[in-house]
Amino acid sequence: MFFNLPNFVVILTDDQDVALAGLTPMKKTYSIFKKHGAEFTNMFVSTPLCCPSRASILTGKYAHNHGVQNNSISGNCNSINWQNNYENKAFITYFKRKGYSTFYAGKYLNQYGGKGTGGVKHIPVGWDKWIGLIGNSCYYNYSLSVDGKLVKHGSNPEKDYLTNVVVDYALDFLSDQNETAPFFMFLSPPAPHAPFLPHPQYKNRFSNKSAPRTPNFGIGGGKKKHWLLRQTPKTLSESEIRNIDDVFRNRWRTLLSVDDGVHEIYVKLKRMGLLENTYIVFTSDNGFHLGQFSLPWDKRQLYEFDIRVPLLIRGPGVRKNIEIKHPVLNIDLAPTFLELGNIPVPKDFDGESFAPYLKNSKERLSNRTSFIIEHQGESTNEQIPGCPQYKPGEVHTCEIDCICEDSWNNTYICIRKLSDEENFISCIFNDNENFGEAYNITKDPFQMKNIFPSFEFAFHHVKRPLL
Ligand SMILES: [Ca+2]
Repeated sequence: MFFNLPNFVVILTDDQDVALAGLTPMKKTYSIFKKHGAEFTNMFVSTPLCCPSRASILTGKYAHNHGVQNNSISGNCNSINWQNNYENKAFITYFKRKGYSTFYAGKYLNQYGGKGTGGVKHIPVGWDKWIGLIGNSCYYNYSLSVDGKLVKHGSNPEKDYLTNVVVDYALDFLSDQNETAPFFMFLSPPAPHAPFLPHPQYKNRFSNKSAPRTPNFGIGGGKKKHWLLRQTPKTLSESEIRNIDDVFRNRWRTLLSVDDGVHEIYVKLKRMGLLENTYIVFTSDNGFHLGQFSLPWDKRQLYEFDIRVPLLIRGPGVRKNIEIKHPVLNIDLAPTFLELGNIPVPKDFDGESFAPYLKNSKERLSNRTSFIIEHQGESTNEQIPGCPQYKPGEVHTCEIDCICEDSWNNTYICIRKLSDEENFISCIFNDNENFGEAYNITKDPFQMKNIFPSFEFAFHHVKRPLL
């Protein structure tokens, strides 16, 4: 009865950019997809932060519709409200009902496994085999919920390196598969997220590489950027740049273990004779910056480096060795998976399936030429030690030299237009300044010149898609 249903293997990395050459070190992965699959060159996340973006991937909804605002429980990250109203309708539940055998391993939502949200016993609806990382991405000294039971890991690279542990569980799951049911596997390795710890076998690679010196590298936001970017220094110090280069190299090194894992899974699928009936999807939950506008490293910004991510797909019927320019979003993944699995897409999904583009170059999707980018900024009520210029309640994530990566007023909604005619972003901030930013990305790809016309103009254009 399952003869015609395809299998799925989805690999979701954490914080992997494309704008700063994030895919470059993954030679094996790239070749697996490049010759036999599709690369989407305009893949965006609708919100550039882990938990909200992952919630969008799971539900096919924009953040303003699933309610996950940030990485905290109070911001609905793995909250009981999320579990009861959204997680229980995530795309995987439809696959489960169709008879799929399902598997999840790795980072889930940042607050997964904590007290007050069901702890390690909570297994999200729809997953048969569950290996959920407790908390946020890391590489050693973590705990997993393995089918609801706590399993602790230490710091032995041979046994505990999380990326390899995720892949080993996946290979074991694959060994158990037979043709009685199709399967859906979701792998979520921690790389290249902080704390950027490579496996020892790769610790000396790329020692001559540096973070890309894009035209906006090491240049403060200046007067025409929003409040948070006006606080960044005019230039970065030598030690800050040294740190940024170290982070860049270590991110690439962590990705080599993902590259090995993707290759191992590919080889196993091939040996099992499953390759021709399996969709393999590779993507990330948000982009990243490294020194752009003098922000040391993080995400959460509206700029291209944070909102663009990789998307590679191969599988039955997918055209080979092609680049697809049509803009696609994290919210499109869930409906696309469903359509590829011959499952009707629920009407309340915000995203739309891009499956037709995978198979037929002539078929047009909807006339989507614009979409939303949104973020709810965070601040801490604590005084940041050593940073008296900031009051409690203003900023968040100030790791280096009092340069902060988020603030309460880094709260924005943008309309990103991308078509043959337009390549533009316009954003309004929920702050006390009626601030806005707008960029013509064709003329100004590094977003140096804010051409925001007026709050009234932008409000009309940005708010309209929400109505
Ligand atoms: Ca992330």
